[in-house]
Amino acid sequence: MKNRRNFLTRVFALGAGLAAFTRRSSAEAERTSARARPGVAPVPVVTPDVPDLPWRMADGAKEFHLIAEPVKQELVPGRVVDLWGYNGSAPGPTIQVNQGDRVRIIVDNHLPEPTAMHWHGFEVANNMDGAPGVSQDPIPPGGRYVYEFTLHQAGTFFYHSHLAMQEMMGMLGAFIMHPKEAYEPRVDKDFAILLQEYAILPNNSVPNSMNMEFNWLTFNGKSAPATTPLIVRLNDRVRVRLINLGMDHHPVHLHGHTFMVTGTEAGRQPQSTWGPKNTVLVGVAEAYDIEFVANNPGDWMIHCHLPHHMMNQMASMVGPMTRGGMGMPAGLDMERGMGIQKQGNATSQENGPSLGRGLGAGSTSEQAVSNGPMQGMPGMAHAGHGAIPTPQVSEDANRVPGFPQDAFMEGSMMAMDEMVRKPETYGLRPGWSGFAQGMMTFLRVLPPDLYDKITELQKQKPKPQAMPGMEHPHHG
Ligand SMILES: [Cu+2]
Repeated sequence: MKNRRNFLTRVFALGAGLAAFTRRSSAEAERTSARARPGVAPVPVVTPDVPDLPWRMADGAKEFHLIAEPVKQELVPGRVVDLWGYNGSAPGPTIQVNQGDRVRIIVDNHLPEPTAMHWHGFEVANNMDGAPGVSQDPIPPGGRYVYEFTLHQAGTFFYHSHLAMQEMMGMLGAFIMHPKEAYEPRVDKDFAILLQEYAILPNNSVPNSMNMEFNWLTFNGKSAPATTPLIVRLNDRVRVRLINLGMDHHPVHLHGHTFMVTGTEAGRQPQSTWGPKNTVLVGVAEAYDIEFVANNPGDWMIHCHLPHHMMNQMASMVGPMTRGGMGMPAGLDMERGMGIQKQGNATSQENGPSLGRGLGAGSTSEQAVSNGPMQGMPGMAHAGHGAIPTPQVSEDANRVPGFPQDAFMEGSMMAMDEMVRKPETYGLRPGWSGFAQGMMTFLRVLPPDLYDKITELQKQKPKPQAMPGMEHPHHG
């Protein structure tokens, strides 16, 4: 709960009550702010797996410091990729301010090429809009641009590089503008989830930002099962802010509950427009706030409902690759992997499986290969489990047209519960992680004892390292 603590520390930092405040639990502070004190600040937003950006007061403004830079990021255990982001994170750290704040954001460019920061939907002066070549000169490598504005809006906003391919490398972040007083009905928990997608070819660590077939789909920079579940108390009122900036639209679905869409990327919607839903299509460059009472106990999936967005690292020809004696080479050198073809197009027979998910001719050659006995695939046996587990399939499986579908891609033999264990996964059903991939996390609606147990485990969690570039010691 570092995010929440940082936020509250900032809120109280300039007051005399800091020492007293830090002795109270953040959960207690949150309950107090949400329920007992009318007309006070809303609860802070928690962005699972993404830090909050600290600030300091300087010359009458809340001053933030964002550093655009290359980032090494682990999407799931063992899959470290080269993204571009801010302050060591993609998506970048979440910025939280209050309506009416004077805000200054220093943007340093540590990338090898120019960039510019756009404040999506902000009603600010034109020279603060961050449109490169139009409202400002691009920020050169090693350069800096200082953005400053007074914010009169409230809602779920975001920031992003306005260089299109840089967006597809990860360069965006949430920008929450809290209203002066919490909206009614007030929420007990408030979460943000940023939706992103990458096309990362076999044997590559760098996303192909030109590819339109995505094989890594993330919530807050993690693919399930590495996403951190949302932990709530039974009967909490919950807000989740869904932010999408990529190439695809994502129908995000919540199990077991009915929610209302209460806001968009432009702010709060009037209550008269709310209607019941359990899936919201979050289009590109949109944000939706959903709210509901978590009145149904249990562990509930929340996920993008596009089937391919519930998978990790899809590649064509997986079937043949799993068959003994019929292995397929996959992955090319970087030049061809990035789309510079020496022969054929990306989905032609020559390149078929090497360039990721295949279509057309690539699929045809996959169909031509008959299924043989399953030999097991390297990497499917997970640490500590010993022998390669066998999926449950019927004896005549290979005679059934269409087999296999999920038999070797989902299931308890894919589980990595231990590798992704954290306080928020405590008490999940054993083997759960074999069924969680892509844009997926859980809403865990917990009875008081289990909620308190997880809160206790969170307090024991070692404090994450300070973000690079955060030089202010009192925010460290
Ligand atoms: Cu999706």
